This record gives sequence, C-alpha cells and structure tokens, in this order.
Amino acid sequence: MAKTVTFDELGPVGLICIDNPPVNAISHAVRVGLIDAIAQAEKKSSIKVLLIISGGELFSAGADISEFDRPQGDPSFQQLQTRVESCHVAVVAAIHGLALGGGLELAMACHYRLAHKNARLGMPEITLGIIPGAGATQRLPRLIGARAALDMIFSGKPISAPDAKAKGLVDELVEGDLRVAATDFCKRLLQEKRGPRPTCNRTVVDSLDEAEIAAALLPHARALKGRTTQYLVVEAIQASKLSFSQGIAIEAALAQRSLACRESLALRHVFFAERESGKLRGVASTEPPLSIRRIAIIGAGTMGSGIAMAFADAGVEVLIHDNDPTALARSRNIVQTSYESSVKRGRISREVADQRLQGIRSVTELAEAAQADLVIEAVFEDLELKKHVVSELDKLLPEERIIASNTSTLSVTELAHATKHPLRVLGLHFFVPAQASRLLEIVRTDETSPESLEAAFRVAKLLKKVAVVARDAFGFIGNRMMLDGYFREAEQLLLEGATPAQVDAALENFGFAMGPQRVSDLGGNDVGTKARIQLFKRESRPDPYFVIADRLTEMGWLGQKTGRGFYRYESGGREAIADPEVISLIEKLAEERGIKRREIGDEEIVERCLLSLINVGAMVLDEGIAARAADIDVVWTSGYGFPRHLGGPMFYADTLGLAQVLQRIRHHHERLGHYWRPAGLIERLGAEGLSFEQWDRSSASH
Ligand code: 3H9
Repeated sequence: MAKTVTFDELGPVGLICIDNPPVNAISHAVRVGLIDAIAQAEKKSSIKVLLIISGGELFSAGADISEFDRPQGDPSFQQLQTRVESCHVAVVAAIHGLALGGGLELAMACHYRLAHKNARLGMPEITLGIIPGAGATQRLPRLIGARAALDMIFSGKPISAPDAKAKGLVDELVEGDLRVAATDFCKRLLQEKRGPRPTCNRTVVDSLDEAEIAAALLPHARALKGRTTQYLVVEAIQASKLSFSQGIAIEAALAQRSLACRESLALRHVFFAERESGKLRGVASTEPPLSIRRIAIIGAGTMGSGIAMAFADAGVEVLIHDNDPTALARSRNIVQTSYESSVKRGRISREVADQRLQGIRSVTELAEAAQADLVIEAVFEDLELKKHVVSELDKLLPEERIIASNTSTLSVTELAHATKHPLRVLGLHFFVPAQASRLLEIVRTDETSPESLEAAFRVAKLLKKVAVVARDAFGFIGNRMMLDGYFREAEQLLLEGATPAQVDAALENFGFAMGPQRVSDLGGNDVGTKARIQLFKRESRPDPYFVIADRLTEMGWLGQKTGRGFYRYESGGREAIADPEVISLIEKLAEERGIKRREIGDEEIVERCLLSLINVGAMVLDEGIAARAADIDVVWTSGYGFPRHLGGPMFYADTLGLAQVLQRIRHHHERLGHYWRPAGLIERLGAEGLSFEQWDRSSASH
C-alpha cells in the first residue's frame, strides 16, 4: 500500500508530507504516519524544525468521514494533536487549497501556520451534523477569539487566507511556491530562535454572554433551523474558558454525542449520496470525452436565460437562440438585471459581471447555434414545437454532439425519436432559478448512449450542480413524487378540512423550506396546471386531485404574480396572507364532492404528506425510474426543500422503520381508497424487516 505520509530531511528542516488522495483526509493511516514521522524526526538531533505540508490540490478536507462509523483507534485525533503540540521543536503547517475540519485542527495544533494567499480555511463539521472534535472548539477561540470561532463554526463555510490572517488564524501569507516559502520561513524561525508556541497555552481573550451567542446565531438561524448541533457547539465553545485539559475533555464528550445523533447520520448519508449520484454507474463510454467549451441554448425565455447564466458563471461561452428578437432582448435584460443585482449585493465584481454578460451571445439562426459542443433546447413546453426543434438540430449538428431537452413534462423518448440519432438525445431538467438551483435531473431514455450521459455528468460537474439520473417517465423522479404523492395529499387535506396556512405551517415546522401551497403560489398555479395537463395527457390518465389549484388558475388567481392564489399578497409583496375567500372556495369544492370537512391535526398533515411521498418514491424505485433510494433523497434535499438534516424521504422512512411505514400506509389505504395502495417494494421490504438502505446495497452488488 502506498505511504500516506512521507518524511524527508532538508538540512535542519524535517519535511512531513501528507499524500492521501483524493482530498488528503486525515484517516487513521495518516494519523499513524504523522506520529511515526514526528518520532523519526525527534530521534535526529540534526532536525531543528518540522514542516507539515500536503501533496495534491489541497492541504486536507478533514477527518475521513467514511471512518466515522468505527472507533478512532490509536492514535486518536486528540493524541495526534497533543503529540504535535508538545513536540520539542517548532512545527509549522503550510496550507494550500483548502484546510477543512480535522485538517485545519491539525494546523491549529501546529505552532505556526502559513497559507498560500488563495487558500481557504474552514470548519464545515456543522454541515455534517457534528461538532469539531479534534480541538477546534478549544484552539480556535484561543487563536481568533470565542465570538469569531463561534461564527466560523456556525457558518460551516471556509474563509479566505487573507481573512484568516487578519483574524490571527494564520501567521503569514505566501505568494508563489509554498514549499520554498515555507522552508525559508522555517529557517527564519531558527535564525530568530523562535521555538514551539503551543496554542493550548494561550488564553481566550473574549467571553460570550447570552446576547452575544444569540447575535452570533442569528445570521445562521435559517440554515440551522430544527438542528441540534448548534447547541452542542455553544456548550463546547463556552468550555474554552476553562483550562485547556478540561475544555478538550468536554469537547470530546460532546463530539461523541453529536456523532451518534440522528441528524449527523442523516447529513452524512446525504453527503455520500450526493457524491454517489454524481457518478456514472453501469455504463462505459468508449469515446474520448467531449470537451464543453461552447454551449447553445434554444429558446430565450426565463428558463433559457437562467441556463445561459449558469454556463456563463462557469466560464463557458454561451450562444442563446430565439427566432424572436424581442425575446432575445428580454432575455438580455433578465441576464443584465440579475448580474446588476449580484454586483450590488457584492457577490461579484463589476468586471466579472461584464465578462459574463459578454460571454452570452444572442443568435437568430439555428445554424449558428449548431456550432456549439452541446445544445439544450428550452423552448415553450409544447411537444410538436420541441420535436421540430430537435429534428432541425439533428440535421445541423455533427453526430457526436449532444442534444438535450430541458422539458419537465414531455417524453424525452418521443423527442429522441423525432431525430435520426436518438442515442445523442437526453433530458437536462434544470430547476428555477437555473443559475442558482443545486439539482440537475439527467433524464435518460432506453437509447441514450454512455457518451451522452457522460457529457451530461460533466455538465453537472462544470456547473457545480448535484446530478441525479432518472429514467424517462411521467414527471421523472421529483415531479412524479410531488404530483402523485406529496402535493396530491396536501390538496386532499385541504378538501377534508385543513387550511392552506395550516398545511404549510405543519410542513414548514417539520423542516421543509416552504409548504406546498406557498410553493404553488410562488411558481404560479397556472404553471402547475399546465404541467399537470401535459403530464396526465402523456399518461392518458385522469387528474382528479388538483381541483383547488386548477380552479384558482381558472379564476386567474395565479399566486404571487397576480397578488392572489392560495393566499393574498399585498402590493407585490411576498408575505402570504390567509384568504377567507379561498377557504370558502375550498369548502364549496369539498361539498360538491360530498366530502364532509373536519378538524385535522398537524400530525396527520405531516404523516399523510410524507407517507404518500415515500410510497410514490418506492414505486419510482421499483419501476427503475430512480436507480437508488439515496438518489431520491438527493433529488428531494437538493431540489425540493426536504430538510437535509432528516436525510431525504427514503432515509427518513428507514428511520421510521419500513414495517411501521407499511402499517400506516395500509391504514390510510383502508380509510382513503385506491390512491393509497401500498407500493409493492414497501410491502416486500416491510415484510422482511429490511430498509431502503439495504435495498440500495443489495442492488449495487448485482
Ligand atoms: C471532521 O473533520 C471532523 C473533525 O472535526 C473531528 C474528527 C474527530 N472524508 O466532493 P468531491 C471524498 S469532519 C472522506 O467529489 P470536490 C468524496 O467522498 C470533515 N472522503 O470533490 C469523494 O470520494 P469519491 C470535515 C472525503 O473537489 C472525493 O473525496 N470536512 C472527504 O467537489 C472527492 O470529493 C468536510 O466536511 C472526507 N472528509 O470537493 C469536507 N471529503 O470520489 C467534505 C471528500 O470516492 N468535503 N471526500 O466519491 C468537501 O467538502 C469536498 O469533498 C471538497 C472537495 C471541497 C473537499
């Protein structure tokens, strides 16, 4: 096995290099290697200073998350940090790329820290539902103060090296070759007779009262809603006022607690699920990968403009095509306004905004768009129109180029059959706003080639989006589950007696970013109605469920954009105000259907909406539309506002236990009728006492 840590002598400097691809995670093997290297160095009287540096593109992404399920063993992180900190010669960490979590904690145990000016340093543990457990809650306050430490740990986001220097986390910034500069720094330490400087010997200069803790939490309140880790972080940081040994013991106990909690299991599940869903499984491309330097978008509507920005933001040249010059002008305006607003908010510089805007070129001839490496059609959601566009593109584009459709409702297979080369056709389902949303559903037909899929994955990587493959079928993964399960049940609950505000509040308290009725009003009830018409037409099945939303559309109560929908909105505002007229309408619709309305509790709302989501999710899995339950979790946590800290609907079902899920679905089936028919997969797994996670594992092994 290749060594993950090497030791070399550069005169008086002992050079310890971590080399554990792909991200230099501090695995058990790395900890052993580091301890060995220090021991080796200490035996040599010629070594007067130690330098810890890493190979590859980053210093370290932190502890090896895949080892969290087992005990740390010897040496533990704490044993390693103590060994580094108590070393009798000075130890210097030289940081490039990223230093995250346990990687930064290792650097904090070193006596000095250098960072390349482009490096970033952060404590992302909270995003995994754990508290930093390798000394950060004790050393970080000693280096940058308790308040700044709290903020950095709550945010989970890395800070820049210059910021880290300003805060006192880094001693010097380096431009150019880090290894050379760090070796020079070590020699300077020797000349200046500066020896070990243990962080643990420092004292924390500031202390935190209740008001300061609340103020530190405030900017992160939304991201941390419903989470428990934040309280453990506060407890650990407060312990930094005690002696170092007392504080570190408290941190260890709290870290252990956080590792075992459900929140952490769920967040770690999503972390690995996202990485797994982004891999092309079971298909092998034989062609060299197509490089994506220029892309064309057909259709300059809101979606087309958003997709154009997503690519321009990634530095790809964009051609945007529309037959209608007015549409192109409107699109230019959308893009310009969006970049203006990013400049005003300080997200990007004016220079970058101008550069991106220039990277998007309007064209009116389809032949010009055909010069692109990949073409995405985003024209109006009309089957005949889309068929015409793809067949024209098929005639113009060389055979190896990919044609993608951004349809959310139509059959990608039918579109593919409108061309002579169905192998190169697939769906790229972007979500609104395309330039900011995280999810990209990649829709494959039975004929889509491995090369086309490979290109789609590269698009996702390029745009930094989370990719999930769905087979072409009604609503793909996300919309199928939403329409046949979650939203359908929300409408039924309204007819049976709940109010829109009650349904939304119950699901928002559960953890959804936004309740279903507020989502409908935001996206436009007409958009939902149109999509359902297309979808149900495609399936040739009736849509008996969305009577309220469809009636609102008929009445022109389309949501926020018209000031009325499931709620009222005053003068273009976004605040959803309960509307008694909507309640009367719901009562009338219920009466027409012979439904006797009753009091419905929040618990019933949450249970029914979630179980119907899970039940349809299991059908999606059984029908092969999604390959893994974990893929469904990725779709729902990254694209549909399902609370990430609950792991996604299928993970959540596993935590409830599938036998229990089955029993409750059967109960609703008996009471509410055919549309609650239990999914065959849940019946099978529930009967055998198995979980979706086990199902994923067993299907991966065949
Ligand atoms: C911690 O440090 C706890 C301590 O306080 C205390 C302990 C007691 N471990 O994301 P990518 C894998 S908690 C294991 O596709 P990118 C990843 O699964 C840790 N594996 O690349 C993937 O593997 P594969 C705190 C890891 O360039 C491969 O590396 N640290 C880890 O888009 C490439 O990853 C974090 O939370 C890890 N720590 O992004 C940082 N990290 O190819 C988590 C990555 O087999 N990591 N892998 O699928 C990240 O944020 C991103 O991976 C990073 C690179 C930004 C580093």
